[in-house]
Amino acid sequence: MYDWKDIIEELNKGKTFMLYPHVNVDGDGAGSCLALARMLSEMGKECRIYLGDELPAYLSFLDCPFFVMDPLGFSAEVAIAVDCGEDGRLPGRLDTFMATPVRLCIDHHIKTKPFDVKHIMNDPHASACGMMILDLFRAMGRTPSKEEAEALYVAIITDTGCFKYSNTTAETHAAIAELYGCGIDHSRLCNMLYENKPFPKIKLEAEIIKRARFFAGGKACLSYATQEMLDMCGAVPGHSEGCVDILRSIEGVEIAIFIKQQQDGNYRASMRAKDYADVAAVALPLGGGGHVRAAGCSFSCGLDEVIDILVPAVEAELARHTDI
Ligand SMILES: [Mn+2]
Repeated sequence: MYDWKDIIEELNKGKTFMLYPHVNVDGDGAGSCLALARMLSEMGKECRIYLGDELPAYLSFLDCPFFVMDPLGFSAEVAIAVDCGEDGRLPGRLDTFMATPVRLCIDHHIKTKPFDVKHIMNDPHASACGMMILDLFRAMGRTPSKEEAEALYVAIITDTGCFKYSNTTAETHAAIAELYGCGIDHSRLCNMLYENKPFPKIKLEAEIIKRARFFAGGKACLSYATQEMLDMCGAVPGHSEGCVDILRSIEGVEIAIFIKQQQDGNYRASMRAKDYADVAAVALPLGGGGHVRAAGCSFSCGLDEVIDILVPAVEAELARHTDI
């Protein structure tokens, strides 16, 4: 149980709230925000979730009026960065965030940069930000409704890779058991999340797999998706979500790297480690961030250059573990 005193005081005091998940919103960001938004609205508060980009297709079943891409004149007294602990992950929304009188942060990423907020709750050991939000419900003496519990389930199952990642703990499973007690339909949620792929996504995955290249003796695998590949498959940017996990699932691969061209033409790399490597150690010196087994960084150069930067950095990280 965290010490939520300061944050709870602000939740009770405020009347209007804007929640900010990180850019490229994922299941944890969207689910954590949604559960918190529903709780705040039950408390009689006005709340919006300000997205930096559209909900990806695999999360569109969560869509509801809380999610906005434009605040349309809604100005909040309290801004809460959720599953987001730094300025750089709020592009396009940072001015609105900083202009809010009371700023709070609830996050589980490794903290490396200062973040100008009044109160921060950060636990890099939490397997998902959804775990922290569930703890907030407990601290406030509230049992999540079925809808809130389902949002938290989505948050936790996606950030733990269906409980496969090393961030999964007994506490994670205990939390899920608690959510079952709130009446969630886990089988429906898993079908929505994992058995519901648009065919252009599968085609894009095939193109990405075709382009996979290996280095560090097969311990590292790298691939990419360009705008041209998306067009070829009839895919949208969200369709490459999860591709880095496919690369990591390959036999012998310890670090998977997936480089994705952004709408502005620049590239963003997602990295995943399987067992022992530290991809945050690769991402942080390159101006990125994340967790030990899942991290990312952005580049403003061409694809070949991105690869030239990442390959030696990943090789160096793997070379630290030659005893394994
Ligand atoms: Mn998260």
